[in-house]
Amino acid sequence: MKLSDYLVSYLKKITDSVFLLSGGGIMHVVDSLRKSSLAVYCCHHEQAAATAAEGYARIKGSPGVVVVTSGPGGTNAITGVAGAWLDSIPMLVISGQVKTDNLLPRKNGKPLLRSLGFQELNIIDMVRPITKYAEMILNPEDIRFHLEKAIYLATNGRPGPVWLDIPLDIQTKEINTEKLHGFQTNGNKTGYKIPWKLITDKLTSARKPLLMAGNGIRLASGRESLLKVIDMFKINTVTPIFTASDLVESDNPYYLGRQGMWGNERANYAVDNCDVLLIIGERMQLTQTSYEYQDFARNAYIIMVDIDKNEINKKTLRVDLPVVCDARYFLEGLLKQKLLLPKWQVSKKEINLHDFSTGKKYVNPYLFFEELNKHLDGINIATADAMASLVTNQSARIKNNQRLLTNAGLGQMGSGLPLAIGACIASGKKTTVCMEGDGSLMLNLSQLQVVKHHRLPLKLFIFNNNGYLSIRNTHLAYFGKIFAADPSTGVSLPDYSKLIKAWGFPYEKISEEKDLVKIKKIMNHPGPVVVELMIDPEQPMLPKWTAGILTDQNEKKDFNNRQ
Ligand SMILES: Cc1ncc(C[n+]2csc(CCOP(=O)(O)OP(=O)(O)O)c2C)c(N)n1
Ligand SMILES: [Mg+2]
Repeated sequence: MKLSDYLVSYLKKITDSVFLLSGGGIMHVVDSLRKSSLAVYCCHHEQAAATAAEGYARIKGSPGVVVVTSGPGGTNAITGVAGAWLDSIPMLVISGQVKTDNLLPRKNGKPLLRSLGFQELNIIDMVRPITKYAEMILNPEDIRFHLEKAIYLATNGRPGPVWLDIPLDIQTKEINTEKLHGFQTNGNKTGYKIPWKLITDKLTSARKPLLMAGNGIRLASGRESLLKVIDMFKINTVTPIFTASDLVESDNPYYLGRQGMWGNERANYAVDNCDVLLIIGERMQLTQTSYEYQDFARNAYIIMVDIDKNEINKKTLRVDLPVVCDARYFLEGLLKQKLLLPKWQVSKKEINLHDFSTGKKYVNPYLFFEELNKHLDGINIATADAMASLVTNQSARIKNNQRLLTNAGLGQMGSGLPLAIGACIASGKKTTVCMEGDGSLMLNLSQLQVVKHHRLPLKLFIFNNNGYLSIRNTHLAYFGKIFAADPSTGVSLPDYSKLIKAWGFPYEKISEEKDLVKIKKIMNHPGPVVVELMIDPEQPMLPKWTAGILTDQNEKKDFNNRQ
């Protein structure tokens, strides 16, 4: 069997869709895809192909597959792979490479030339730090081994991306599939040491216990166990904003909301005042702890459960009891414990969203979201970064297993649209909502053609605030002057109303609050729709949290006594 045919037959076992941008260096694999029943989605940039694969993987819970060519094909994919690396998303990238005769010479593994073949790049060395496994396949007999090992690593332990680079002549080799050797694992590690007595003692003697439930729980297929834990022990729970905004449904009676610098006040109040904090499956990046990380949960005894011990031992966290363990394994063990936890009522300060209207003839994005929530039952949402992502992660009310996807670690502009494409495909082409900034959209605007080509039922909302609001705010705060952030300082954007119509999409504009009635019709439209939201270029955002600022006066005293 031809090696590229074997490769594609293996891919069929792990996915039903491939995200691809073709090229001479990968032509045999692309031709093998032609002969297979796999659905192929041709993207218009490899970065978008990788990010679409991320969206697919997040919904399916299985690896997203990306196929790219040698040289620029590989380098373009790197940003999408980096996002998957930071957010622990399983992904397999297959890149083409020049034929082995054209590979650059090496001495002791080090390249002696920049390249020998045309469009040759030493991609494996470039992606090694952002993948769990990265190999060039030089021996055709090893193809099964590399594929099995790559997929095992992508999906086991802490998930992440893997990359196989296949020279052109290796793609064409005839292999005897009967004789291929496979990858043997040492079996799944389950011998975790969990100090149950200490954990249950700490939790039962707490006055204000709190659970921080992270996306590692979903990655470990532990969400059902988490919901049982919350229900059984009636424990107040928060989820980290961005990484796990969608882990617990918004109306769960023990759910206090999303925590972090852009999180809601109730969840942050709970973190500032809890006395035992149990963190499961969340690496607690700085958006969670705030930059005043030494004050994070400063009154609490912190128990942290993570599969990666280095995440527990980093300098931005003070963990009292580290537990290196798979999140689902831990939750299942927790369900077997006897725990009677105290009730801790955390009250909610109602925010009047009308306070965030500027009085000018624009739409308040928070009021927009409140209206949209009424039409989002079970509909998945994808977003990139900046205001579109903040407002969505602050405001979306999760129900009916609905998903909210954001790349939390990289926050790369332009990621919303390809994430939405991947998520839509993975859900069987169900209606999917995408929130993009007017600036962010420009980075992957070309992917609108993928939406058009496959008639994906995406509802794309563009937050038009005259360019880069986040950057304007930063530069005003630090320098008192704006640069490189709006049309007067060098960044201009197209007239989306003309562009979108020329592209052949239905277009709607929501310019002010009375236009919010249009949302129902937009959401009921069966195909893709692009909607522009006209937002005040000086739109204020909900206040940002810093660790310790919501601490009760009494708790502050306790804390000072401990010092
Ligand atoms: C790939 C990439 N380049 C640069 C940045 C830095 N950055 C963060 S937000 C932002 C502006 C985003 O503009 P827009 O999407 O319109 O959102 P807004 O700030 O207006 O809400 C920039 C340039 C980034 N996050 N990602
Ligand atoms: Mg903008």
